[in-house]
Amino acid sequence: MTSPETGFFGRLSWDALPIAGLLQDPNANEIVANAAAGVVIVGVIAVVGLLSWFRLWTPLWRDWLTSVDHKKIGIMYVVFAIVMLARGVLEGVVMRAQQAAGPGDGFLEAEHFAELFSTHGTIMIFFVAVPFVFGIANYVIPLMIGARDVAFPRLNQISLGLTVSSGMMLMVSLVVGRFSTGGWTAYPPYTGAAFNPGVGPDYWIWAIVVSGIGTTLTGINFAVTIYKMRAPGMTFMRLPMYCWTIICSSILIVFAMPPLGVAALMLAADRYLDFHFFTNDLGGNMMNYANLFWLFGHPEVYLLVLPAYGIYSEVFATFSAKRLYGYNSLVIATMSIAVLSFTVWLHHFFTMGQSALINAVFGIATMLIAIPTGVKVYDWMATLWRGRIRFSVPMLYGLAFLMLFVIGGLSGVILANPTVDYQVHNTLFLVAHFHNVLLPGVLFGLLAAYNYWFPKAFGFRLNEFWGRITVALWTIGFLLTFMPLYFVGLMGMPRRSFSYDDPSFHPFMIVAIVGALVITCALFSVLIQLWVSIRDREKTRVPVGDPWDGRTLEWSIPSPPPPYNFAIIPQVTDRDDFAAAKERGAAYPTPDAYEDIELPRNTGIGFILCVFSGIWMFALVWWIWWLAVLMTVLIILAVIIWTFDDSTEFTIPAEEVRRDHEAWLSLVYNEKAVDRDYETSPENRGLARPDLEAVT
Ligand code: HEM
Ligand SMILES: [Cu+2]
Repeated sequence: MTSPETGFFGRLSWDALPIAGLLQDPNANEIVANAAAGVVIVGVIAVVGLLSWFRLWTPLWRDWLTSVDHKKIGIMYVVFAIVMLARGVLEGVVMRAQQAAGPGDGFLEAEHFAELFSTHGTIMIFFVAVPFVFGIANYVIPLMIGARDVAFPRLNQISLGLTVSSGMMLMVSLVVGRFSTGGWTAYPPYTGAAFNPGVGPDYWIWAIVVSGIGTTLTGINFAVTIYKMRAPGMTFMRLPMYCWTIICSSILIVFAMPPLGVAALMLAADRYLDFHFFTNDLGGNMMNYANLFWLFGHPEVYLLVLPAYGIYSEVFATFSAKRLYGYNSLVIATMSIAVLSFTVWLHHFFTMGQSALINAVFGIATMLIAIPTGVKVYDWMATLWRGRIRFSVPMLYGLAFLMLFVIGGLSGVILANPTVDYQVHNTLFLVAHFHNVLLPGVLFGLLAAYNYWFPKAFGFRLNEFWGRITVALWTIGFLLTFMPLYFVGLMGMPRRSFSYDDPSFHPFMIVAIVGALVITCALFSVLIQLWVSIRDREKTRVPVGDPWDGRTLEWSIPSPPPPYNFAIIPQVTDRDDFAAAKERGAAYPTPDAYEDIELPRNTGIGFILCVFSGIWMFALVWWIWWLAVLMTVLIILAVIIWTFDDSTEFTIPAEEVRRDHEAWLSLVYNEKAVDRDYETSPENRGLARPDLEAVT
């Protein structure tokens, strides 16, 4: 409700800037807050400055911001995710530093610590994991299924726009006002208007609603893409494993995101319109929120981890030079996990007063997920068994995952036991558990994917040496940071607390901060690897396109692929179609004839909606009602005007396709096939000599 004192700029005033706090009371807490705001401001100025200096605005607009090519959208998603990852990791480090400062109050105020775990969790889940997963999927899926683009290319661009604008809101909340203190789950009544009247929860709500719309649209887009756009002959049982996991994730999104959006909007109704859905009085009940939230929240972790399973499946098969073992059982396991993930959400409130019977039922349902997961682990191990294993960087991530993830899964089964959960819920044991699945499970998978498909996207390989260092740093850093938390958790150290007074926790916190610093090095190492790889790119070029002796269709085309992906849409006859074609010696056929190719034309709608929705969110957070109404009208107008644009396609003439494709084919025919032993040498130009001795 508009309170009497709100003016033209709503409740926005100079006090909202962090510098106000610093001037009033300069202490360590305010310095940290101002430094963070400073980084955002300097970052924006630096980006704008560099783009202007190198005159990159026009190419940026023409080739990227208006592009509807799934490959470019995928790359933009991944860049966004890595920027947000840097922020998320640094926040984790600040939190660990606070607790490593020892018993007592450390250097942060309680409020500030609460903001940190709220932004950290929100960012890591919604703005790192989700965009990274769908960035990779965007790049890879159409190539894997032999398609020219996703089913709805423009919708894809809009999804990216909405995700980025919500992420930007989290950046803005560093500079103007304060973010929520309610954790990534934003439980009321803690985030209700009575308890938390500031702007924080509103930043959370609108970022979640808008990015949630983007993600839901992405889920629809990818489900339809895999249903409808597969190349002829690619039956469901010939679908690469990664596509299976993405289709299951997409369906999870379609069912899981709406409850979250609804919960957030109901919370907004409570806060803005004085409703009482989740209040403690007047008929409200916060358990309704908990139910809606975890109806989303539990499937969410599987929609993140399933694609990682898919990535590992591809990586294990490729770098063992074998067919994936147990394909059918992996498909069934994936689908079982997807379904089961909807039946377990009550394990998030074992201690909130439901009956012992309900707890037992949901505890058992939760443990059941370990069965299909175990099937997967055995299938992966059987894939490695007697394979000709190459320890390339993606494979190293995969092996680290296999070992560490089993620990995370086990601690999950332990937590699924309600009696144990009574003891350790809301302790750092839980924090150890979920980081144990999120880091080796999700993040390692995404980094494996980044190393695996990078040469496809950019035409040169990433540096192996720095890649190995990065894997080692992530693994050691992960172990040091999160293993101690299992112990302090069992000792009873509560999560989300900015201070503690039991000195026996302190040594563990010291180990954890050392680990967090190693993880910071891992993050830098990712950037160094990229920098070194770009510097040495002439030595690692793989224009032919198949540097790893790949098995699926994306490796059968040039690196980087042309805008239309496939000069001729392939006819699929096998599961690992490209591997089978190489075995038959029929991998690079010369087409009989070429056709004109129609591709979607660039549009600015995604960018426009990104900007408008960003301003709209900001206006709602700060109660600048006229601006919110104006933006609503502009958004509707923009969409209506855009629907009148009917020149949405352009044609690449058959002649041009023929010229490019034949130039590439002659490159293929003149290149020397390279043995797997020389995979990491400059001789590897992307024409693989298949490893025929390996078991297939
Ligand atoms: C990379 C190093 C990381 C460090 C040092 C770190 C550290 C932390 C810390 C200190 C907390 C607060 C724990 C508590 O007391 O409740 C936390 C919470 C959390 N972290 Fe991380 N984290 C890291 C990476 C990640 C990643 C990669 C993800 C997800 C992909 C993630 C997701 C979460 C979530 C969801 C929470 C819960 C936030 C909440 O309680 O509201 N973290 N992390
Ligand atoms: Cu759960």
